[in-house]
Amino acid sequence: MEIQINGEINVLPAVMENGKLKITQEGSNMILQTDYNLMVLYNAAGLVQVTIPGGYQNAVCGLCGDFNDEIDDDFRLPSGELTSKLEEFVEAWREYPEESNCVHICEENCDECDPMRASIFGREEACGQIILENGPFEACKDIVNATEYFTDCLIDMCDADGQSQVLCDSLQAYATACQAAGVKIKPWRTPTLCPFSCQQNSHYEVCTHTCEVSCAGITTSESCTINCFEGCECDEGYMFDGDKCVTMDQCGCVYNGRYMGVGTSVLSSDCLQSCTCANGGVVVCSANSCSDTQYCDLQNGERACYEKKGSCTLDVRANMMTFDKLHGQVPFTSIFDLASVCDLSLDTWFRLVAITQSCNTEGSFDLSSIHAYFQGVSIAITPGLEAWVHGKKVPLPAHLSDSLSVTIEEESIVLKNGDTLEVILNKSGELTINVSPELSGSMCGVCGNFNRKISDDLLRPDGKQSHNFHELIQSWRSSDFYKCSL
Ligand SMILES: [Ca+2]
Ligand SMILES: [Ca+2]
Repeated sequence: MEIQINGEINVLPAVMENGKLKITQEGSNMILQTDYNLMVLYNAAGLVQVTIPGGYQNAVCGLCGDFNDEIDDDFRLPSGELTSKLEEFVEAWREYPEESNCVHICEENCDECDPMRASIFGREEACGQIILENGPFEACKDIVNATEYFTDCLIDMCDADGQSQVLCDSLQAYATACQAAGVKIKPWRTPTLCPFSCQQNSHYEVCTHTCEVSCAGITTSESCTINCFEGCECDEGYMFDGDKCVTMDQCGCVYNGRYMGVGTSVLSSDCLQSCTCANGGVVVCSANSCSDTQYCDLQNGERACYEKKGSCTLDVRANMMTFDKLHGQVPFTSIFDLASVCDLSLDTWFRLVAITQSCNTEGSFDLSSIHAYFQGVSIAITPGLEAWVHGKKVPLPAHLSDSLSVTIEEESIVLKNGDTLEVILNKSGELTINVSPELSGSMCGVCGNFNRKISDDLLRPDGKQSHNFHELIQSWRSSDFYKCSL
């Protein structure tokens, strides 16, 4: 479980604005509460529960509806119009579609399940648990609508062809909803039905109060809800430090309402001060600064001194890292656009094409060559420390213009274009591409757009998100070199 506050990753619990806003971990859930009784519960099983006070009657919009006590007008679009189609309703409220990693699992007839399959998934070893007489959730059925959760469970199981994880998520969703409503449920997990694994020094309990017995809870226990939730409870003598169960003397510090484990540090927003949690809850602060080639920034949840230039790398084991630090594996045989300036008209435009080819029968990875194109010049370089310009092999070093050069430095061939681009390819086939900070956000290719965000690094040329790195590389294959996918 991870939370970000103003974009920065934090450990739970977090208390902000003099206690007006609190986020705690309770069992396997994260709970956000405000002093005006807004509560959001979220857990790894994908359950989100939003509770709002009565003052919001008729004053809200979104997927949860308008809260006007009328069920018939809840599929309202952002435009104010009503729809009867669930897909249209959900799609219309989608936020950040370009950053979303979601895929459509179900395209049509999503809420149908043929009766044969429904009867199988409805058995008491599966979704039937929810409505089972004298079952673990018996006490809850009149408080949280069991039939609704049972039906949802059947539909989800049908869509997922009976995957056990989907069953467990459905049962956990009901269990959590019951517990959030203050109902005491009986243990429902068994070694064969949705076993729950816990970290070292902790064990599963159906009713835990993890929030109070956490290291940070010592000082913030009044932030916890009164309910208990299922989840992992630290063994006797241990406390939860937001990440693992530790003995009490290993508990960290609470600094500016934020919990820090022993040995961890936080940087001030200008990176000029670094505060570290030492033993005994003592926070030690000292001056800090970024070097000339670095700048202070918050990236992917972490505040740090970051290099101004962008670096994309490919190592001898086919591991690639994009400018924004997404890691992935390159296929052993392929030709793809590694990095290019998206705007073809710029003077600084370039395009780098990578050719990988397996040279032996074991199928090991080999980077054959990099083809580099600039306005008016094309260059090929290989790990054999050889270079071709406009298709002609040239002796090295080669100075092609005021800014463009190919040189040998130690065991590497280095292609440089002013301050914009530096391509370093060494004898063993390791590749580093450095680009200037000015190109941030204007890059195309597998190395990503260099906008300092990892979340959109799987973007294909058509602007859609790939499902994985392999698909990303396929989408950027260099179609001027070959037609079919290799
Ligand atoms: Ca309504
Ligand atoms: Ca990016």
